Amino acid sequence: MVNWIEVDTYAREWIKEAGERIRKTFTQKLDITTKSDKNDLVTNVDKETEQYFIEKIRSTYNDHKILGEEGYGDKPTTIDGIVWIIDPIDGTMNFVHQKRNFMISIGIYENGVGILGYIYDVVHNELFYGKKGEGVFFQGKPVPKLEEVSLEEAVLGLNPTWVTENRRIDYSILTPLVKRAHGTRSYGSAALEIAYVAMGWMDAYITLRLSPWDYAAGKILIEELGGKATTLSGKPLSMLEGSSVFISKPGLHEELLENYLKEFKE
Ligand code: 2AM
Ligand code: CA
Ligand code: CA
Ligand code: CA
Repeated sequence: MVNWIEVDTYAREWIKEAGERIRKTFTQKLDITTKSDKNDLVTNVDKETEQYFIEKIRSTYNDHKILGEEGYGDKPTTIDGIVWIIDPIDGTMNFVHQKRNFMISIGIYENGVGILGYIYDVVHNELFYGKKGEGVFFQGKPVPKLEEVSLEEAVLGLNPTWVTENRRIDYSILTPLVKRAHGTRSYGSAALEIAYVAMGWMDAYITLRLSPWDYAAGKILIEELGGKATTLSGKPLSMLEGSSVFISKPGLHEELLENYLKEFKE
C-alpha cells in the first residue's frame, strides 16, 4: 500500500525547497541554450531543478519511476506503478525574459491514474494542489467545482500564433472561435494556464502540441473539479506521449468540440 500522505508531505517539502533554490538564481547569470527551435529554451536552472527532484525521489522511493522533461529521469515505456511526471520549469521563456509566469509542475500517477497534482507558482509562492477524490486547493483553501459557461461568456487561453498561418490547423477554424469568445489570453506556461482554468480565472485552454509533463498535474486538478482534459479531437491524454490539449469547463468542452475542433487532425 502506498502511503499517499507521506508522498504528499515529501512532494510539498521538495517543491518548496526547489522554489527557494530557483528564486536564489534570479540574481545570477543564466546559461541558456535552445532545443528544437528558437522558442524552445532550456537553462541550467531547468536542469538543476529536475536533478534536485530526481535525487530526492530516488533516495526516498527507489521503486518509483520518474518522467522529467530534461531527460534525467527513467524514460519509462509504460505507465505501470508509481510515476512522477515532472516539468521543473514550465514557461522557460517567461523564466528567462520575465522572472515570473513560470511554474513547477508535478503529477504523480499510479498505474496511469492521476493521484496527486502540484502546480507551484515560484515567484508568488502559491500552490495549486489536487488529490484524486479529495478536491483541489489553492493556498490550502478548497476550490469550487467548475460550472458550465457559454462561449460568449468565456475567456480562452490560446497562443496567438495558432490563429496565424501554421502547419497544424487552418486558421479559418480558430478565427471565428476567437471572435465569438468574450476574450482570449496567452500566458506562455501550459501549467499556469491549466491552473487558471481550474480556478475559474479562464474558461478553457487550447494548444496544439504539448508533452505529458506540461499537463500531467493540471489534468488531475481539472478532472477533480468536473472539467474536461482531452486532445483537440476529444481523445484521452496520454502520459507517455504528447498531443494537442484541450482543457475546459464542462458544457463549453462539448460545444467547442462539436462546432470547432472535432475535425482537428493530430
Ligand atoms: P516549457 O516552458 O516547459 O518548455 C508555452 O511555450 C508553453 O508550451 C510552455 O508551457 C512550454 O513549456 C510549452 N512547450 C511545449 N513544447 C514546447 C516547445 N517545443 N517550444 C516551446 N514551448 C513548448
Ligand atoms: Ca522546455
Ligand atoms: Ca513545459
Ligand atoms: Ca520545462
